[in-house]
Amino acid sequence: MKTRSRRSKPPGETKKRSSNPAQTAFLALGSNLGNRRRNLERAVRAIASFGKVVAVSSFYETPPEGFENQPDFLNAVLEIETRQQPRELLASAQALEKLLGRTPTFRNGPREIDVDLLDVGGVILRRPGLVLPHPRLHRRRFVLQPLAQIAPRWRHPKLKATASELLARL
Ligand code: PH2
Ligand code: MG
Ligand code: MG
Repeated sequence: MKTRSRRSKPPGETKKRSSNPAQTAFLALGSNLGNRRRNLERAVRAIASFGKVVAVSSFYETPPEGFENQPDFLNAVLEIETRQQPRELLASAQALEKLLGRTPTFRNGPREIDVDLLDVGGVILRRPGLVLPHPRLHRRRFVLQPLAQIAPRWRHPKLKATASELLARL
């Protein structure tokens, strides 16, 4: 008779632990107030507490887009692996902005730190407060350039184009 595997699960573990599968997510970071480099570095360290950081782009100095009368930004893009679902990830990003001392200004205005979700596992989502992929990422040089640097094979889930292809269209 076949013996039961010694590795059979104890009763509490018969149901798989409720963690979600790990997904690849891309986050955009931006800062144009205070010590910009330090703000980005602190953000990367804080993000490592809720995701495995797979890649960090260079920090790019970029002219402000949208509202132009403000200091230049330092921008970067991160690739992480995380079990957090989009909503959770958004909450983590917002908590992190608060932790790093972001003070409210206005839409497209200056900020100590901005953490935006660009893409979470290729999901297409339209909810109040959360649209994925990020609805403006394909129009932003300050996002596409660092994204193309760290993820040359990534494709926009809706537009099906790579970051370099989208960059060439600007
Ligand atoms: N963020 C904005 C608006 N404009 N411009 C640059 N260069 N970098 C940013 O991160 C940025 C911006 C809104 O989030
Ligand atoms: Mg933003
Ligand atoms: Mg934001």
